[in-house]
Amino acid sequence: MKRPAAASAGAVSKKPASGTKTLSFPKNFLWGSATAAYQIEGGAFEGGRTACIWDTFCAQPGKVKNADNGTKACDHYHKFKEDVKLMKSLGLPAYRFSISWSRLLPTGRGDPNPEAVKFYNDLLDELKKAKIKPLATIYHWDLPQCLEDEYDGWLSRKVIDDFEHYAATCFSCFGEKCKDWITFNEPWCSTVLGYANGEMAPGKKEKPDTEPYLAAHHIILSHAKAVKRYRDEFKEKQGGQIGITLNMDWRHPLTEEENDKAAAQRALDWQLGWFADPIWKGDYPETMRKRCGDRLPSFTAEEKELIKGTSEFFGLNHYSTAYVCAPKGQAKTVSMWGNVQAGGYFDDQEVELVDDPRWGRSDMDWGVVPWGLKHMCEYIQKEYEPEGGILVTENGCAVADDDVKVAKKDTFRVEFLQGYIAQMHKAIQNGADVRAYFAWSLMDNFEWALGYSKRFGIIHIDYETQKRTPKQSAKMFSEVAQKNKLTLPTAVLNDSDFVMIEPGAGRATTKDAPPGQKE
Ligand code: PNW
Repeated sequence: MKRPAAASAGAVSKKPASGTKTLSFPKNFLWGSATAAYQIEGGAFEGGRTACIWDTFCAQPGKVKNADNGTKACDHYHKFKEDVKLMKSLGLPAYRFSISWSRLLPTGRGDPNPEAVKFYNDLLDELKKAKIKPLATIYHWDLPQCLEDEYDGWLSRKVIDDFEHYAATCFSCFGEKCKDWITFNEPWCSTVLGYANGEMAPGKKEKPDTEPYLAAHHIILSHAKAVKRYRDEFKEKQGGQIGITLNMDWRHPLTEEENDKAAAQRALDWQLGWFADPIWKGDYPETMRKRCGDRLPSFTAEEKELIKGTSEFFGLNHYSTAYVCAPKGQAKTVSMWGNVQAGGYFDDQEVELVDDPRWGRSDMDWGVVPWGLKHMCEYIQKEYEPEGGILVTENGCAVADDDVKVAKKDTFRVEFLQGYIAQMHKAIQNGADVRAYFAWSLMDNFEWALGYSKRFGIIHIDYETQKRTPKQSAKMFSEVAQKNKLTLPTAVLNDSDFVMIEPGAGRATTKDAPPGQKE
């Protein structure tokens, strides 16, 4: 089935509008771009770095598109100075990057590798010279392979002490220069894609009924121990803050019927609440505890105390939205990469996802639904009231802009960012305490199992020559960051509000597209 070509990132508005609108952001709102070590650094076996689970995963036939891997990536390991210069020339005030565990601690534990200490300190020094505020993610999916070999990584409780030691090493080596710490990036991806559908390292899918829950349990405990360590030994002296980043696409009930509303809530519980509830409220969501029984590990009273209150801000990565209904019979969900997934974790949730056929679609085939970000921020505000506010630590889209000429006019991404930023602005006006927005990503990079086939950057990378070229979206975003204001076409603003499926309008499906727009 062919999808209608999207003329713009947002969906079609009823009344074409002319002119522009300007939206101002709160004083001190933080703008920046984000990356992750495995996706950009390269230098995979240089400077003392040892293998991580992604090196191993990439080497297995059929796991990654075109058998790509992160061995060279954007060669940021050698080109970081040029990359910081580019950020500076774009006037981007902040930069979120991640530290490679197997670079800093090549045996997974013990003393830090001096070459890695130098590399990240050099990067932090460059950022300081450029007056760019650094935010460091401690774990963005690249567990040292030796720990996977030794005790099955996140499946073992042993990982908790090793992660705590790794995090403490980061604080002591870099905490004078970096004041903002994110313990984990998207633990949902590490656990569900790593242990339930096997699309990500370590690529396990044999026990989707228990292993994702076990891995998540150890990640939450690792996070809490690392935060305690930061607070006990570093926070006061270094004057920084620490928290976690979770990924959640908005889940909207397809109808006002109770069973659809409950299904939408389950979808939020099984992804966001799974991690956010223990951290903000002290335990897993009740829906999960009831349905999973013993398959969901439980926290002792002491552990609950340790975990609660361990995120000083709410890091949110957000990309898309879906309607949710209660499935009739066993629901088959489709993974982000289009694979049908069922069993264990996927059955436990009992949700069916429905997209509106009139949504624009990115090159990942993810629906472009700017208003979802507004709902998402408002939900987090209401549910968790994060003390240090919400930081949107990733948002962006893939565009098929391999050709640098196309990249220089990436209108689709420009409109995507405008629409999402406009809806984030609405959330702020409605009382959501959103304090930062990071575009994913600073540059095109290794998009995990999809290799180099998907481009998320606001800077284009020519992988043959490693030439960097800012896209039109980089220029647009740079202007937003510098003025702390978004000026966008009224038509794009109107489109960002587009809502098709009216609550209560019945069980709409993808076949309900209006005439002329059917697939
Ligand atoms: C995030 N999903 O991954 C990661 O933090 C980035 O490293 C990645 O490049 C970026 O988003 C784009 O994919 C996600 O299934 C992986 O909804 C999966 C999902 C969302 C984000």
